[in-house]
Amino acid sequence: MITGTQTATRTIDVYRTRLADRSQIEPRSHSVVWGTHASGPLDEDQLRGYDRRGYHTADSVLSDEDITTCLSEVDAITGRLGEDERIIRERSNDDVRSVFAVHRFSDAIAEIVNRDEIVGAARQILGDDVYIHQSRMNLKPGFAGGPFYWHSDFETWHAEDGMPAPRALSVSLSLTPNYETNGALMIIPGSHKQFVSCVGQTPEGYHRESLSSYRPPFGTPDEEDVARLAQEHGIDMITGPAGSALYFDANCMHASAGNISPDPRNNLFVVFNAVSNRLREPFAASAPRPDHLAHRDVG
Ligand code: 6CS
Ligand code: FE
Repeated sequence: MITGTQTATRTIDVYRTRLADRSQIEPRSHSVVWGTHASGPLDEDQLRGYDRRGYHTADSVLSDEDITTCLSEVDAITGRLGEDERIIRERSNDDVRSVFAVHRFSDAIAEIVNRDEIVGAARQILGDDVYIHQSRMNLKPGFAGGPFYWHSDFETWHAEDGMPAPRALSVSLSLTPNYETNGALMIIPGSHKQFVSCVGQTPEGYHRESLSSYRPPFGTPDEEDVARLAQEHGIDMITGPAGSALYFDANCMHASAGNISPDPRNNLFVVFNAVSNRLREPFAASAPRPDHLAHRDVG
């Protein structure tokens, strides 16, 4: 695996970010699909589509019973934890916005996200054994769910968590329908093939601010860069019924709008990283983020 150029004294980071006073868009240095159709559930066409667009969708991955289980488990977790750094609340009304490390709190959720169907696709795309880098529930209640501004997850994981390469992916499992009206995820297809750096040095303890912010001051791309990508590739709205899954590359430029519709949008996210891509020291932050945001045990 190539993560940089080794010289006698240092490793050159091929995904430089949060340094300069100007951003830049550079081609991705690593593959997107590492496995073949013979090594997992996705066929050749599906892998080609994932490579081109940066994502893959599938219906009926979760049953109605799984969905009920996940939702009630998250209710129980938030009730039990009360005030906890793993629970991120809306700034405006204290509603729960995200709950991190949910698979560690709930055996039922751990069982679901570790199923062969889900892990098998991750392993196939990443061409390696995988482990869970992060899990979270994002809740967007009707009338009151906040947006998530444009970003590449990999930019954050590289800068703040020390993830060397974008050899990781997220699986978003829909626990409610995702409509165009209730804040479904938007992806710029093809954006995963370019790395958009972000401007400004990461402050200490920054994660406490960034996760409750609708448009975080660091790790956020410039508007011109998002506009350029959207002009080139368009924007896909990823809608789907409850129980559907979206697999998307760590470096996809994505976002979601707030939810003022009456219908909640609740999604369970699980991030798989290739074991060969395990975390190092952060590439652009003074200290790594806490373990509940970026697990360091490869398992
Ligand atoms: O900081 C993080 O790791 C998280 N934040 C966002 C907006 N997306 C990915 C991830 O859960
Ligand atoms: Fe994200």
